[in-house]
Amino acid sequence: MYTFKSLFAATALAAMTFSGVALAGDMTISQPWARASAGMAKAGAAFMTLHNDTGMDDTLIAAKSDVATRVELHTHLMEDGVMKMREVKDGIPVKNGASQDLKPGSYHVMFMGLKAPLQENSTFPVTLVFEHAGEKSIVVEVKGPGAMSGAMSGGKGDMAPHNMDGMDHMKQMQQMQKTTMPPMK
Ligand SMILES: [Cu+2]
Repeated sequence: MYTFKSLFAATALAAMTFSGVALAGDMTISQPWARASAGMAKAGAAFMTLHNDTGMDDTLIAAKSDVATRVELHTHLMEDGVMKMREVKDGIPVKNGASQDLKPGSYHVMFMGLKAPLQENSTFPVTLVFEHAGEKSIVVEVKGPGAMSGAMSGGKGDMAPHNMDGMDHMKQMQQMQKTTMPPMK
């Protein structure tokens, strides 16, 4: 009896989870934007807010785009008093019912080896890949080179002054194109 009930519960849960993708809401991506790339810069970053209404915790595990030869998920970490950029190998968590910001100084989608400069006021498509919600296509809007995250900036615990992000990021990228990035610890 116990076995039967467990099996039934598991089956019901699986069915609910499956239909939940359509019925319980969705993974929504709002305000995706990128900063215009300066001059010959070969790297760029995109920012956005993810909101998970799917009914289960999820993880952004990859991103794809034709604008660059490589697209990675990155974050910034304070190491020895210096803000450094690292690839997040385990993806970016998005808890059920919660929002996750990708913003300057924190999580971002990184474009390495841009095929063309990111022009202000242009847009480009990106596909986000979630562990459970699957692939989501978004259109990223390119803002001016000095663009900040607007209303989302200045949140607590944001250790990196936003105005440090642009050029330091680019300098780091130039260095990283010569060396391989050490694994995130
Ligand atoms: Cu980065």
